[in-house]
Amino acid sequence: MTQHNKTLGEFIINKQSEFKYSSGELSRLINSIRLAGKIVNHEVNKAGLVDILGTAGVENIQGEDQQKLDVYANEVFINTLVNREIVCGIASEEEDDFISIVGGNKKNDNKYVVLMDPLDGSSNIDVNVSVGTIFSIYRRVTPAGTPVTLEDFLQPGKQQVAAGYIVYGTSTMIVYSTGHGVNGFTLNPAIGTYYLSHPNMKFPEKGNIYSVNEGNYIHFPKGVKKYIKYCQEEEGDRPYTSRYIGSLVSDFHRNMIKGGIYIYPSTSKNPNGKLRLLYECNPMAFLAERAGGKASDGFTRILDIKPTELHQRVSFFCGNKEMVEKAEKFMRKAKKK
Ligand code: P6P
Repeated sequence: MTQHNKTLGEFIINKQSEFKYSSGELSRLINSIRLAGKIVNHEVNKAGLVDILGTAGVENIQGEDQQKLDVYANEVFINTLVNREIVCGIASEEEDDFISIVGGNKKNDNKYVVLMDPLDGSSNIDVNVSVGTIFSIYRRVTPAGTPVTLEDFLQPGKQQVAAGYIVYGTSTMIVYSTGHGVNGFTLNPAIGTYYLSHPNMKFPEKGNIYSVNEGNYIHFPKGVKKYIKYCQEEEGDRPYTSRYIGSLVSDFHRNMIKGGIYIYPSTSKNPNGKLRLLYECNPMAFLAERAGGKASDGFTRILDIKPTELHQRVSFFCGNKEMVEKAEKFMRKAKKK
């Protein structure tokens, strides 16, 4: 009998025993994300063929033009999660406020909330560059059966029970962790099944890729400028290679496989950085740490930051532990001056 790679469904069932809360609720939640990812993938892959490109004519809270696929992906994930009644609340980059799925005549004792960036990197859609979905899962902290509150969403990243991303690239992959290692599954679009293709993903010991938008160089903090110059010096395994796709999920995914650091620091344009703590940095930091890497704002561990707002931004340094620690050293040195 030919041995095939484990499917995502088989993997979830086998790993069920690892979930602290083995009610199966988290499994059903991951399964619903799996389904929504397939639906979005179908549209992303044919974006060039149908009139779904271009902006939907509305702006999101970020003040960015909402690409039609942004709006579509947001609706697909929300509808899939709501229809399966497996969460009590949802927060999204595309929604000004969180969505409570409790109350009214339907009893909802579900214990998980999901925060997501339904289609990150959407500015790349029109130029056929890969984009991604990022998700973060917490247990609610307010009483079951009551409407969720902002408190359920403003939890530090170290409280996450699971996090992951879907990258719609040359192939579509879902990469996630429930706290026990990071595993990657590749979609076979012909049959709509994800197969375990990247078991137990880890950052390589060494990395030599740095990912930063050097177009913002003059606006960077001094420590970042010093670190970039360090990467470019001829010494040992340097100069490093610069790779920047402009899609966090893709840059992170490549750096986790090949070894590298992603930096989006504060700039004069974005004094708190550009990336969102709750549904971009926390989930990626959760994965990075479980893959042997590190994530900080240049000084503080991302997962320790106590959020104060749903859409708050942070500076983000994430990747190989050794590379992040080197960058943090330049940041601390520059701060002392
Ligand atoms: P810039 C995409 O909009 C995003 O949030 C990340 O996916 C990406 O890494 C970053 O912003 C790109 O930002 O300013 O370099 O275009």
